[in-house]
This record gives sequence, C-alpha cells and structure tokens, in this order.
Amino acid sequence: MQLPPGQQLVARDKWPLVGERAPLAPAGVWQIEIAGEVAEPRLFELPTLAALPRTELTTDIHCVTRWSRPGVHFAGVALADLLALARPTPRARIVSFIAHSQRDHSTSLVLDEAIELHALVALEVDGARLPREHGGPVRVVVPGRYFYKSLKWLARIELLEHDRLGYWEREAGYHNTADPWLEQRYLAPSLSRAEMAAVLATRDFSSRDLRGIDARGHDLAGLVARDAILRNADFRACQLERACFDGANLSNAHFQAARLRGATLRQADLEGADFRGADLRGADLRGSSLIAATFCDEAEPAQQQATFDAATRLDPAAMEMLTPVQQDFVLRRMDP
Ligand SMILES: Nc1nc2c(c(=O)[nH]1)N[C@H]1C(S)=C(S)[C@@H](COP(=O)(O)O)O[C@H]1N2
Ligand SMILES: [Mo]
Repeated sequence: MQLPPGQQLVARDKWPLVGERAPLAPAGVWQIEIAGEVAEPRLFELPTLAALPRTELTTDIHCVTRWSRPGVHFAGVALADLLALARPTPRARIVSFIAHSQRDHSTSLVLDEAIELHALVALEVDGARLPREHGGPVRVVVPGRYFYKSLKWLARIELLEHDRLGYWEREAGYHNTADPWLEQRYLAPSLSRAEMAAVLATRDFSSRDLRGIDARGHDLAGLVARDAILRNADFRACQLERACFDGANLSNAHFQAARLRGATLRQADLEGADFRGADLRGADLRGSSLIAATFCDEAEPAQQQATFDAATRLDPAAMEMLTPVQQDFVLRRMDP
C-alpha cells in the first residue's frame, strides 16, 4: 500500500478516536433528513435506509494528524443512490453533512466531487455495525479525503448553492478540499510577519491561537505556551529549554532538532508532532496524546533520533498509539 506524503500507519488493530466521542442522541428515533436544494425533501429512518440498495467499499483512512489505517471495509448506501431519491435541483453545488452532536458538527464537499469519490452513508464497518464512538449508527465515509470529511452520527444532508464551512474547517483552519495526496491539511497561517515578530519577543503564548506560527531557529527558552493553539507550528531548531506547553494543542507541530531540555508538555495534544532529533532530556510529556508522533526516522530508525534520559517522562498508555518503529525506539530509550 502507498501512503500519502507525511502519513504513517497506526499500529495494527488501532483505530484512534478523533474529535467528538459520542453523539447527542435525538429525542425520538434516529432519522436522516435530506433537505435544501432538492425537489423532494426526504426523511429516512434507519430500517428504511438499511433496506436501500447496498454498497460496499474498502478504503484507507488518512487522518490529518498523520495517522493512516489501511483497508477498512465499509457498507451502507451510496450517497449518489440516496440523493437520487431526493432529486437535487440544478442549483445544488455543495453537499453539507450535519451531525447529531453537541456542537452540530458539520462538514461539506463539492457535490460532484463527493459523488466521484464514491462517498458512502455507512452503517457497517468490517462486517459489524458501526461502533457508536466511530460514528454509529450511521456516518459518512468519503474515500480520498482526510478523514475529517467523514462525518460521524449523520443527522442531515443539506444540498446548497453556496458553501458553508464545516466545524474543523472554520474552527481549526483545516483545508476545505482535504486531498491527502496533495497534503491539503491546513490553510496558510493568518499572522503577518510583524505580528509574528511581536509575539515571539514576548515569549508568552498562553491561551493564544498561533496555529502555523513560524518560529524556526528562535531562542524561546522559558517560553510559556500553556493552553495555546499551536497546530502545525514550526519550532524546528528552536531553543525551548524549560518551556511550558502544558495543555497546548500541538498537533502536527514541528520540533525537529529543537532543544526541549526540561520542558513540560503535559496534557498536550501531540498528535502527529515531529520530535526527530529533538533533545528531550528531562522533558515531561505525561498525559499527552501521541498518536502518530515521531521520535526517529520512520524508514531509518537509526537516523534523526530524539535524545531521552532517565528524567524524560512519557505515559506507557500513550506510547501504545505510536507506530511499532516509534514504540520500539522510545521503549529502548526509556528503559532504565
Ligand atoms: N460528528 C463528528 N464527526 C467527525 C468529527 C467530529 O468531531 N464530530 N471529527 C472528524 C475527524 S477530524 C476525524 S479524523 C474522524 C475520526 O473518526 P474516528 O473517531 O472514527 O476515527 O471523524 C470526523 N468526523
Ligand atoms: Mo481528523
């Protein structure tokens, strides 16, 4: 199997949970509504949906936080078949999926693309009903897009003339097309150069949204970045001794060759973070999520190794979400 750029396989049998953990169950029975730019708005209950022509597909899951899970088999109703029953109007250009969820989670796609990609309204995975935490009883699966386009707990399909950004696309700056082969992960960062220089000089990022900040090579020793949003931030070759990143969102952050001696990254989101060649002596990563984090070169584990010592702290449970190569590397470093 070929992996899109910057992705790595999750440890076998692991399927990370991402985003919301559970649906907001509807008051009555679970229904799926098709609305908006359609000639015939529809409402389906689950048994009706399950009785429609069945489509199966096998696809590779690629999460924007750099983990991939290959060969997952889904079954359900093709989006194309379902929409045909509601007859989209000529104005329908966008398909928006909305979830039964606390925050009315949603995501959208160009309608033609969703159809071409064989988007599926899925009821089953690997021969069993979809588990609730993975979107059961019914989720969307969009092959060929990062998995954030695959909405869990589908409540409503709305056809639109003009796009309405989804939750992650709006709140986290995720790319609206999301093609993993083109690495369409995030939109460009929004800070100007002057703003960037000013905030770097303060060495205080606490609770700030600085996603994608380019701090490469800066001396930020003692930085305070508690609860900051630093997705995709670039800290390569930074001096970050004793920095505090507790509670920060550092998914896909770049820490290659950074000096993190004595830094704390507790309860941080380190999904897809890259620590190759970083100095992690005395660093504390307890309570952090490490799905698809990298500490040595994945293809050549002897290359670009991070430095650990007896004082480096990592949770054994979090280590389980590393790839076998990373796990092996880290475990050998951590053993006293
Ligand atoms: N309702 C809902 N659907 C969602 C999300 C979410 O937070 N809420 N997160 C998305 C993201 S970012 C990913 S990677 C996948 C994760 O699916 P999984 O938890 O089954 O792995 O669901 C997507 N669909
Ligand atoms: Mo994701």
